[in-house]
Amino acid sequence: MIEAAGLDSKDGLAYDQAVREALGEKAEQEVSSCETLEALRQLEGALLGKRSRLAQLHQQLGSLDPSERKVLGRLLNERKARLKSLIDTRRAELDRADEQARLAAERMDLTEVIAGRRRGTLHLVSRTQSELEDTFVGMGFTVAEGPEVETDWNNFEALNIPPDHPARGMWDTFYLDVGKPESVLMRTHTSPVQVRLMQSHQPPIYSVMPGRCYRRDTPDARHLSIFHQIEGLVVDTGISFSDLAGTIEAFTTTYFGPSIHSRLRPAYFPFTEPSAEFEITCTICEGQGCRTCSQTGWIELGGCGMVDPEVFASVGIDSEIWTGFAFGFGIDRCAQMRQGIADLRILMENDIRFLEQA
Ligand code: 2NM
Repeated sequence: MIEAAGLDSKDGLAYDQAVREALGEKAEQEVSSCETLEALRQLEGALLGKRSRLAQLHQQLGSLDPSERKVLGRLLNERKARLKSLIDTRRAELDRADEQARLAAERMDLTEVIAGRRRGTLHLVSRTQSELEDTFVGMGFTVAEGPEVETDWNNFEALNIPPDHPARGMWDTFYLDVGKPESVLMRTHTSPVQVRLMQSHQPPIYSVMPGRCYRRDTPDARHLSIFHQIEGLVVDTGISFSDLAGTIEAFTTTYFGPSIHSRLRPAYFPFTEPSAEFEITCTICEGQGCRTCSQTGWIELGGCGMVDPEVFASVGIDSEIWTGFAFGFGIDRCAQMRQGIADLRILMENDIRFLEQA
């Protein structure tokens, strides 16, 4: 091209050669052999940047004879454009390779069954629920389940909590837009299963009711708006408060281990009288006192009490013949205590790093 333009000056030829050396085939090879985006970025700077070979050559154009300047300027621009497009192509290739490496690294195997082997594990909450059920079944209880969508009557009224009862505030409730206003709801506890059971079965009753419950609360480290509860119900002749205390203690040592014990403190529930909260030895410090138990050595787990005669009346059980106790506590809270989980919300976030630890 230079010849065609009739150039013969020494300066022009030397410049032409310098351009081909600096930005010619060798440079093109350097570009295509770049193996990383960072190497390519550095090479681009060295070839075309502010203090690059190109910039130098650009400056030198000014000292060339005007007749050569035009042709050599065009050569320089051509080389620049060609290198630029090669660099862009190479960058796209390296980008794609990077992306593919990233995808390969993040790949999750979602196949459930490979060559007959079951993959995946039960969620910690499901496992905890099974272990709690096993513990109670071992103590002679049966397991009962019921619907999560309930009537106001099963969830509240039958449990001695009429609509205007001051204790309604203990449960912030999700109501469904079905039928009469506030007549259908997401159960706030599993007690409606006990109501159903008492209506459909004559005592004696020795049952536990595990399942998902809903409360319109703001979640925090110790509360979830969707949580899991297990409640127990015993109805028989001659059942006393010491049967309740003994059952709670037997459960505590069986489930948490022989060094963990229980104690009861007075409380109020509309459906039991007397009522109590039950606490267990802090599983973190084994009763020595720590931050988790506020130095008391005890952690509150749930509530319990003797079934109020009003509850028996609403489900048609004769409280002159039958007495009973009930208790309830959080399954999620149990898992939290046994596994030393700082924040309950991790249970519901489905973070694969948490799920894989099961
Ligand atoms: C709790 C605490 C105390 C309870 C009582 C009844 C029923 F149906 F028998 F009246 N069901 N559940 C009860 C009592 C539940 O959970 C914290």
